[in-house]
Amino acid sequence: MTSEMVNPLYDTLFGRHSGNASPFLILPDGSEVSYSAFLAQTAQIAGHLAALGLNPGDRLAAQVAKSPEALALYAACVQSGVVFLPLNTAYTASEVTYFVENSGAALVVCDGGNLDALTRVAEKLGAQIATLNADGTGSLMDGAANQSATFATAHRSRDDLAALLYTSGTTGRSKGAMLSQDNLLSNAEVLVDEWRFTDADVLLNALPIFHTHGLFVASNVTLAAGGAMIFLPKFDVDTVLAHLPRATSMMGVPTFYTRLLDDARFDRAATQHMRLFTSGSAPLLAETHDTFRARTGHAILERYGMTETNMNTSNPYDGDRRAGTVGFPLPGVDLKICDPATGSELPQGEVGQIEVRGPNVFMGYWQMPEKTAEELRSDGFFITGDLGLIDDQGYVQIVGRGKDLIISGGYNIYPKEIELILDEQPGVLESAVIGVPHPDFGETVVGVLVAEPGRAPDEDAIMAAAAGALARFKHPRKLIVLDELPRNTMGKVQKNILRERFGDLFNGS
Ligand code: MLC
Ligand code: AMP
Repeated sequence: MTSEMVNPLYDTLFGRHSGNASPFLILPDGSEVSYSAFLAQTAQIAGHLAALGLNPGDRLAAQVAKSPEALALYAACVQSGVVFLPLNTAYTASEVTYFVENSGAALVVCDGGNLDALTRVAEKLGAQIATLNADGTGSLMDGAANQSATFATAHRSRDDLAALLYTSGTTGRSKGAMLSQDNLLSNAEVLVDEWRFTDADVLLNALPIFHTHGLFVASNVTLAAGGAMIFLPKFDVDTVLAHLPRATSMMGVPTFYTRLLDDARFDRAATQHMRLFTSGSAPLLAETHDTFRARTGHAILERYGMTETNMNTSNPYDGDRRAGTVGFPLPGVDLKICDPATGSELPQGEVGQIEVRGPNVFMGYWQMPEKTAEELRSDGFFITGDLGLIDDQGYVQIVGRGKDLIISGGYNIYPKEIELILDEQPGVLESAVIGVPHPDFGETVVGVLVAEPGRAPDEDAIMAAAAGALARFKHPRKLIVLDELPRNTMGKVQKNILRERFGDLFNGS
């Protein structure tokens, strides 16, 4: 009975594997980490966090490479009740500063290579700092080595905060989505059932573990099912193909699948033993779905989620997995299509704003009650910012976005954040950042600039300024200078006109 558990998320995902000597992680060199070894390391890290003075509810910000130790750090946070705040390894020190400051993190764990820059950040903000390198070494693990391989699991309830995941906003300021133990646990349990995961599964996980997809969908589902995970530090076609024969299942963003399809070795024989491929985080083109099916015989199962909500919908495991749709609301999830202006529910078949409610939906934004109130209705429905419809057979289709968002290779990029940087640059009067189709990343970033009268913006200097402030994946891949931006009668920039005009920039690249 989960209600009697000391710490429902820890007990269900981790604790129940105590003494289990079967493999949990399979590493790129073929070596394995058993569940029991993983749990011993988790307990040691939890012991070290406690020795550093971290208490349940404190935040720990981790900007570390994907490694078994990095995953054990997540588990240790759950075991000790510390709130886990994972950060994209591409973020610059100035981006990390905001997250540490906004969350009031008590400890920053970073790669040794970033220690100097982040020590300055941590000192300024009164946080402690520790290192965890890609090879699993660092001061965090040195400290953990002195600790016991058992740890008295902290008491937590299903309503307690488990993780803080930052998502950018249309105003350019990131917001910390507060995810409770129940948000994570309920979603993992539903997905195990829906996607038929068991302890016989071996999931190929080449996703980063600082986002919902690689951490909560892939890792939590594997843990909840008691299966094993081929744990690759990043996506690389050769490595994936080398490990695929041992896998039963794989989760990916569309870029993974288009890159695999670009390789002739990826065919029916290479995937014969697989039982499931899932896709999400960005739209999977119907064309990719169809090509994949023709090449391998597998219908990719597309699902739809968000940082704030975990997974909302999924195509059926048994039944028709329809290209261009994200399937049905998951059990326990209410989904409706609403008029963006009035919020009232629209009839079936009409396009409107997608709203969702359920145990998967987050608790609100960290210390931003006004932002929470704007997006999370008092009746529990979350306004996703995605536009969609429900077809006559109940399948949900996402047809666009009400929010100004670019999704590149599964990473979200909010144009406002880039526009704020571009607008500050010498010679730039104003800017508009748009997403245009890209054959590899789905969409990519283009910056449209208007020069100050009589001046020519220095594109190299602008790109250098962007590089200092923003993670590489957010950098414009092209800058264009126009005499003026198209505007409607209200004076609003018409980005749709820019997207149409520059939509072919990367065709054939
Ligand atoms: C890397 N680069 C990117 C990029 N990833 N640029 C734009 N978009 C991206 N997504 C940069 C690199 O720094 C590099 O810079 C250049 O682009 C090309 O690098 P690459 O070697 O081709 O990239 P690679 O390292 O292979 O990474 C591509 C990728 C990766 C697609 C494998 O981005 C990835 O793993 N994406 C998954 C994202 C994810 O997990 N999203 C889930 C969010 S959760 P340079 O300097 O060399 O040009 C969520 C909820 C839900 O959305 O529903 O799941
Ligand atoms: P994130 O904030 O990184 O969690 O990204 C969530 C957003 O990704 C959603 O609001 C959608 O716009 C998009 N998304 C996730 N899955 C899909 C999908 N299967 N198809 C289309 N868009 C998706």
